Amino acid sequence: VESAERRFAILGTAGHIDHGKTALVHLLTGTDTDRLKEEKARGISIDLGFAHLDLPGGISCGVVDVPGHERFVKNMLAGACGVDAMLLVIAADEGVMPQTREHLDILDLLGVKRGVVALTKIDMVEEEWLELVTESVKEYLDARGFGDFPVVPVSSKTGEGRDAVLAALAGALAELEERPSARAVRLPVDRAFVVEGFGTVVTGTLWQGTIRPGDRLVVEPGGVETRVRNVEVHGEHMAEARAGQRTAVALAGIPRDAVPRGTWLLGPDTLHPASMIDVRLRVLRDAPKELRHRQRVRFHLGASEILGRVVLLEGERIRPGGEGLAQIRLEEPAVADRGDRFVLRSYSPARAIAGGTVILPDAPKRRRGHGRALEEIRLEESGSAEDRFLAALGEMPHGGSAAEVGRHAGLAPAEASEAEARVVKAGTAVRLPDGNLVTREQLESLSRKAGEVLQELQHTNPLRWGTSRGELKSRLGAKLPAALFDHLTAALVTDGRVSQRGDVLRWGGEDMVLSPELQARVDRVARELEAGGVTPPTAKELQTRLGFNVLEALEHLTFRGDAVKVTPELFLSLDSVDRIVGWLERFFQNHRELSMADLREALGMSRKYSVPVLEHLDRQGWTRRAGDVRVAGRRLEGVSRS
Ligand SMILES: Nc1nc2c(ncn2[C@@H]2O[C@H](COP(=O)(O)OP(=O)(O)OP(=O)(O)O)[C@@H](O)[C@H]2O)c(=O)[nH]1
Ligand SMILES: [Mg+2]
Repeated sequence: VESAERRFAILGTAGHIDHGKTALVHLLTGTDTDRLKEEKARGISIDLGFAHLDLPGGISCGVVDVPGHERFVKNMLAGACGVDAMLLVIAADEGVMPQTREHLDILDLLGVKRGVVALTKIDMVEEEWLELVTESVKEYLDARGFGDFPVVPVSSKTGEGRDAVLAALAGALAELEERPSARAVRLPVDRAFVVEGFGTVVTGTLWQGTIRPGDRLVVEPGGVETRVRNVEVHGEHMAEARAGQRTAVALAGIPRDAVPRGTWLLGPDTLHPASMIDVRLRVLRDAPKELRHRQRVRFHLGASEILGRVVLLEGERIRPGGEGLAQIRLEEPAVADRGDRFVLRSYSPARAIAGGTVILPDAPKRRRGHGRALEEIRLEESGSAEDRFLAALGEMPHGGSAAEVGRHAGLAPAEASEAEARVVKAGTAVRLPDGNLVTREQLESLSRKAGEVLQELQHTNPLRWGTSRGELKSRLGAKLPAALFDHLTAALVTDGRVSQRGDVLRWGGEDMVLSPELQARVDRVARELEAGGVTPPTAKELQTRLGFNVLEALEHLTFRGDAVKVTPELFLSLDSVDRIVGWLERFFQNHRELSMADLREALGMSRKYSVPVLEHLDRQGWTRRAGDVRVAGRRLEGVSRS
């Protein structure tokens, strides 16, 4: 049984350059997180550093130490996304500085609500100064909405205040909610390296899910499949890593280049990369400028940074402190999920200016000033899983599988199948035999369109009984899936709007009433066919003889079942076909084989008739070709003498 209270957490440092983040992490954990040669040489942090901290009360912490330098905010962001709490470090001798503000802004945008402020380097300042600086720091925190963070004085040089910092951190991390270990794996990769004997190893905070050796995972973007060879948490081999733990995963059969920082390790078939993301944006109160429509930005999510533009959907600009709905159009796809927090930095100079929440991770292209798009996004933002499921399904012109719909709606697979069951039960969507879904509304609009097509064709071809299924399907769109088309036509026939004969569909009832003029033409053609017996005039001959469009009349007779189309040029009356079949029946009672000559002699047919007629009889199953001759076909089997 999972206890509600989590026993592990991720802590991220924050603060201006040189304020003592790395020194404090060293004091607390014994680990020097500046591991790069260049970091040692320059005395500053450049990239993320990692350490492990056991807090009083038993919480096991992964610590992410970030660089303070203005130029490395990009790296700070890669570590900050996904922390449970911040350790904001402010040097007592300097107080609040630009990256103190920027880092706090970023963590605020990312929704980090827990934290401790360490006032470092107290060994370097006088008591009076310390009081002053403590006051001004508290004022600043209050103004920024973080007034409840404890401010703890500490010296990493003397060690004074160490226990107070640990106690404050334990307090800040108490009663942390469980992260969803039961959901599909999601891990933003912040580091990838090769370990002799293990191959490629990636690290990151496991946002959700559980990773065990042997699991199959996918790297996105890229879609590369891989298998987990080995799992480590805080340097120890584990049978599993759980959501919320800093995790190192050894991956089988994958080069390091395939999993750079910014990629994601995902459960198979869960999230997919997409370039258009609907979001709610919030612009920082002390952003230097307003956010403009189509402004170029850096989009930070997880450990990734992607360039893109902001399409504002509710106005030309968002002023500092304001918010609004927008679409982010990225130059390369991102792997986002509904509800994810992200940060935007201006393109140049690169500075955190805004952030927000993902509403729809894989959105259609939105246009400005489109009321409907806004409505849809608002529904996505607030609607129930069912509403969102239906809205996403409605966006897919030919429907789709529950998994696809769920993905577009930003629902987890379990949520999607639950929503599917509900909408099918409610009748607002229909499940087709191939498993795909369509909304009732889509089905109705397709029915209307099918009706229009059928009526229009009947109107322009008054002698045709109806329209072939193939023609209707191609008129409705070549891409219409067969299962959807079959369901649609079956429903139309069942509710009586359409009649069906063989492969032909007719709008309305079976009976067709012809105008007297057309009826007269049809009768003339029928008489000519009957009079011609088994060697009637061809269509061309009839046309010359009668002087009107005889093909329409011939088709009409065929649809009615009074004539049979042998070739597009040759039609026989039904009586004539019956006569031929009757003759065949009698013939095969006494013969095994039928030659062309037999037919010619018995029925007086020239080659012009016997060849196409025999081919027609083959197709219909009355005869079957056997070398140069015919034998009884499947429909006459049992008639023939053995
Ligand atoms: N006297 C004194 N010096 C300190 C204290 N904390 C840090 N320092 C010194 O301040 C300098 C910078 O400390 P770091 O811990 O590297 O600062 P940082 O915040 O990690 O810097 P970046 O990672 O580059 O942003 C180092 O020379 C430390 O030895 C402290 O509490 N007292
Ligand atoms: Mg540092």
